[in-house]
Amino acid sequence: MIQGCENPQIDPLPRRAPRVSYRFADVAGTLNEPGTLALFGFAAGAPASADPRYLQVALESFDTPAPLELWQVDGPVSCGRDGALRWASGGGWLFAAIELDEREHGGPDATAQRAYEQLHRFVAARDARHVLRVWNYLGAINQGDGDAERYKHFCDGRAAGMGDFFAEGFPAATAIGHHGDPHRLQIYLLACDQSGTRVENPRQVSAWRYPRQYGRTPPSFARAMVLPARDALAISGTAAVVGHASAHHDDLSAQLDETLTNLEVLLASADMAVGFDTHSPLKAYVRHPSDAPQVSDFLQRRLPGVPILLLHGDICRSELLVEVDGWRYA
Ligand code: 3EB
Repeated sequence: MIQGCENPQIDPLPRRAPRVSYRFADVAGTLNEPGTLALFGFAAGAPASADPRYLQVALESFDTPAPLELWQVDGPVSCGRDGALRWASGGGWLFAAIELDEREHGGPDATAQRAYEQLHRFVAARDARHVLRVWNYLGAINQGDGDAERYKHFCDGRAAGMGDFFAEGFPAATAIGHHGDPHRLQIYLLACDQSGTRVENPRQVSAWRYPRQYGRTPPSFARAMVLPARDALAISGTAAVVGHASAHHDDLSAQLDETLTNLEVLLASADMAVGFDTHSPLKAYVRHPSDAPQVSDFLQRRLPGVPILLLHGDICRSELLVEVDGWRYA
């Protein structure tokens, strides 16, 4: 072998983060734009499309009409279906989504297990196998008392189904209760061919270390994920949890303040500048529709100009009234 002729090992350029935005536009036209990796409509009023990149999220928006959520990447996008799963990939990124009916799989635990097994099998065979962010929407999330609560069963099934899916660390995630068909489990994810950097919140116990009182199987998510080029932070569902405890039971205004403090501390832990901005979209999940105006007023006052989608969703602890997730671009 001739010395010195090997290809030098050059690190690949980091992948630019997908651009996530809310838009009032038509589904077909937006799907036709170059670089559309995924497109989301919200609940019953959302338009339909058979395109695998389009997902009708089972959460109602408090804004009517609701905007679409658009994910755009660099480069051409291909897409398809694989059993119950649909996917799109382009520019090093992968979107994958699965929707299962619990009646066909036997309860929230078995259904979550199936869903995670199928996502794992599919993603593990792709170049983009680093899962950075996952969204989980299930029906009647707080139904059942104590260990019998459906969210706890979901956590069991998720852990059973993931196997070594997240061996390199848990992704950032959201788990919210929807008010659509109670048997419908929706899970979608964003993966990349490069890994991200996990971020925890120093004010909060890491979710996978929650004590037994919150369930047999602790939730498996990171508080946030810095994307490979360090150009964006994917923020997990963030609520008024301090340490491991829910703060300010049933006090909306205090929970909103605490949630914002958690978000600010999370940005600091990710070495990001303080505050949100007009191109960093957030979602607020609100348990009681009658609270939506107060949540909206608070967020407009404290985060002026930030795009916020207000959705009707139940937080996985019944004493929590509001949760926020989203994106912060650097
Ligand atoms: C919390 O801080 C709120 O089970 O994937 C937030 C984000 C929460 C994700 C999940 C749960 C999950 O514990 C709950």
